[in-house]
Amino acid sequence: MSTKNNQEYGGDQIQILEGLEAVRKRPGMYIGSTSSRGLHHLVYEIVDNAVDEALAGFCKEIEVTVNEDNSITVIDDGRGIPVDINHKSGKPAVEVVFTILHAGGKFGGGGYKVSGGLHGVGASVVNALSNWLEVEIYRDGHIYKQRYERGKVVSELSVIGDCPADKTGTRVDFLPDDTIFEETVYDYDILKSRLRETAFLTKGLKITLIDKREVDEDGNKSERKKVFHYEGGIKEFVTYLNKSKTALYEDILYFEGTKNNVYVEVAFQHNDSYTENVATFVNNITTPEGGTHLVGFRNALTKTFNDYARANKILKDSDQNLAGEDIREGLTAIISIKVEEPQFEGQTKQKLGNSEARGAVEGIVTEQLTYYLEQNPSVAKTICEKSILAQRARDAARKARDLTRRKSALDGLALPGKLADCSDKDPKNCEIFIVEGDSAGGSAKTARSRATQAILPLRGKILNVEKARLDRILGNAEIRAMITAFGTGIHEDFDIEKLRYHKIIIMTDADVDGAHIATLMLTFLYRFMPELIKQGYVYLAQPPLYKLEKNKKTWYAYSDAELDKILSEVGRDQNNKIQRYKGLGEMDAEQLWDTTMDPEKRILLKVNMDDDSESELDLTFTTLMGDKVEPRREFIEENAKYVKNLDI
Ligand code: 28G
Repeated sequence: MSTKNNQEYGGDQIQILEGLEAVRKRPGMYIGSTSSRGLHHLVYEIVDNAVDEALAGFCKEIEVTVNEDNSITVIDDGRGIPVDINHKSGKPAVEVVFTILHAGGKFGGGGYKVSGGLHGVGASVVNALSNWLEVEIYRDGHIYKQRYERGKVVSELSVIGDCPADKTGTRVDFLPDDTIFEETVYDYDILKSRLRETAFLTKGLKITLIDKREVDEDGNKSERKKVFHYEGGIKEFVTYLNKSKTALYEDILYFEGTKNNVYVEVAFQHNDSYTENVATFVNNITTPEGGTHLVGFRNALTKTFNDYARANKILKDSDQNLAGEDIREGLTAIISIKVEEPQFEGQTKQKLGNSEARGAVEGIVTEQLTYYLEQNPSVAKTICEKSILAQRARDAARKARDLTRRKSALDGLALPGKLADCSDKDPKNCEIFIVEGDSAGGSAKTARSRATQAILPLRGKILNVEKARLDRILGNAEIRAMITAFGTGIHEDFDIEKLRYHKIIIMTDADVDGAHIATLMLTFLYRFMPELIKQGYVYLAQPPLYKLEKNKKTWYAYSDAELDKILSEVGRDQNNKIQRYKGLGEMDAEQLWDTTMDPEKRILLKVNMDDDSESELDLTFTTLMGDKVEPRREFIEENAKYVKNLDI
């Protein structure tokens, strides 16, 4: 802290310092965490202020740059943060924005941050948690600048030059404080998907992401750049989410309006899959647990389609109603609303509580959807017919499920015959290997440590759950074996307390087919037991690619690079014996134990899932699993280069 500044502080300023000092002391209260997540949060806080300026109608473009030193630059072309003296504090408004902690932290009790109207909230938090931060403002033909270090003013706001009178905007540069954050390296892909989402939610706004850290194969600097700009807003969001699927009709249905002081936007389209993919937002903030806006949307959908189906004799009076879940089969939807004072509820504050939002969404969707269906009878018929099919399938599935339940009631746990279970009954100590193929399954059964390791061999490729309805999925023997072995049940029956193993380890060949089988398996887990992934119980085994023998010693290599490294250590001699494993089946039990199963030596990859971006994760799965080949290839090509760990 500079002594000079310190002497100048009056009473107000000391209070301000205490405010920002509180942020540095308990950063988690203000940005959730100091992990990679919190680090990225800093960018969103600054960008949100620029987005507010866009929502106010004054900003058309935002540019976000990750610089070589992992500092961040955000530039907008809004009005520029005001620089005039704020009479209460005697300081320039911009200084107030960056040094005074505004009402309530996002994660603390009391007030919650509202994007869409409340400029500047969060800027002081970012400032407090940055090594340094500089703000530059273009306004009235001048360029103003101020610098802060760890939240404290180090230079007064001053004019550093002139600009054309019609150029306006704000630029913020900051370097996150490495004494606060455990992780200080920005992840391009995380920023990319969040900024893409923000652009979808703010139609017309152009957001550019630039990464200056990239170095190409020859070690030369090569910038990565991506522009997100959607005139269609959430309509284009739905198109994007359905990109790898087959839509049931061409239109994206889009409804918009204001009611009860709530601005509502809804877009949706059905595809031929069987899963519902609805993402909801309030003031551009995702609400993964839904809430009143989602309830309003569902009510409107159920009521409107039932009314339509009955009025048009698609449903006879004697028929049952269409159930909401049947109408939502294969539905991709975005619900985005703006309210003045959002109330977030639930343990994680991710559920909207405002009651006026339910009526607003329900009213606007009912009214506009009714009109749409009257105007577009063929779309209406397609959706109604799909719902009726879904209903029949659901009845069949219920019967199949009742059957599995009754079975398990009859013969105790009814564990699958192919399962070689472990003897320890404490789930904390137990792990289950899901093994590709009966022959590898056999080796694994011999190799395992019987007390704590269970083996479940699966035959061939497992069913792609993206392409089948529930009745067929539950009829599949491999899938049923997994469900009964894990013990948790699925969907609404899921109970984590009943999990029989705290490590579920997917063990497949180290080749393309093996990777595909692992993906199918993960897709199943993600759709039926997402909590297993979210709570970190799912792992991928890493079998070696090569075995090298020399002078009666053995090395295993898990990648080409590793083989290369071992070879350069032991020497590249003629008599080196190198075996390339084509599959797990080529290893005997002892080798399998040594390389892949022994808890003391093996490598496991933990499968992660960030619940911030569930709609994104969904895309990852459907792109890889869906019917369309082209987007799948694109996806793999685009991402293969950047895969660092197994965060999916
Ligand atoms: C580039 C990175 C992040 C921003 C504005 C524009 C205004 C503003 C921001 O006002 C509201 C706070 C307390 C008085 C508003 C400009 C009205 C007229 C603005 C940003 C003003 C703050 N002219 N652009 N804040 N109050 N962009 N980009 O942060 O005192 S923040």
